[in-house]
Amino acid sequence: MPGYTEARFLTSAARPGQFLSDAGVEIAFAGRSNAGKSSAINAITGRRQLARTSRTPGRTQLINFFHLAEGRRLVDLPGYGFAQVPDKVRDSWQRLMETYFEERKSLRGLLLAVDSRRGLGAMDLQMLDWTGSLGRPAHVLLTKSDKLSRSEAASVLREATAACEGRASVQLFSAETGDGVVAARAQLEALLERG
Ligand SMILES: Nc1nc2c(ncn2[C@@H]2O[C@H](COP(=O)(O)OP(=O)(O)OP(=O)(O)O)[C@@H](O)[C@H]2O)c(=O)[nH]1
Ligand SMILES: [Mg+2]
Repeated sequence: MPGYTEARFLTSAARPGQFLSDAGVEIAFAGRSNAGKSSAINAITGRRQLARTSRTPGRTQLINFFHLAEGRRLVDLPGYGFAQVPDKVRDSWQRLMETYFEERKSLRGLLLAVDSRRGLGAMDLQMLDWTGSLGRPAHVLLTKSDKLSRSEAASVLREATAACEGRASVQLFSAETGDGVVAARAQLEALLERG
């Protein structure tokens, strides 16, 4: 499966002053910590080691920018919903994310990673409502689908599609088996092409 052969890491930002210049177009990957954002980036680009993955939730506290192709980027956002973070870290996360979503002109849309075994939670729905209200469309990846049986996967997809009605499109996805990778690339391309 060919991917994005030019894909490469560009830079990390711990605060808005470190964001890359706001030119071109980019798509951000968001979701709970440990939902599989970084693994999804690697599977979609076809570059196994591009984004750092980790068993320890809440590892990515920075906004990571990746070059995808000329004028196009992917952005790996820090995960939310990780309980064991000090208030100070959570506040700085919130400020960083608010500034990013509210000010980033090159942001075309969102890929939201949701662990298929958990389904959509309140924070995921909040995220979809928030970015939707800022005019950014979203597509949900129900990740780690390899951990579900066929019938479980079908029912998770049905429930998530209903929960996302009017907010986002939804699909099953596995970075492990490649399930849904081609469909996710098509969604990514469609979001990048948008205005
Ligand atoms: N079985 C299976 N495991 C997966 C899949 N995708 C991710 N994982 C595992 O889930 C864990 C978290 O994956 P990451 O991609 O690091 O998740 P993340 O959302 O980037 O996590 P943070 O950056 O910490 O918020 C790792 O142990 C991955 O190996 C998948 O499709 N199938
Ligand atoms: Mg990550």
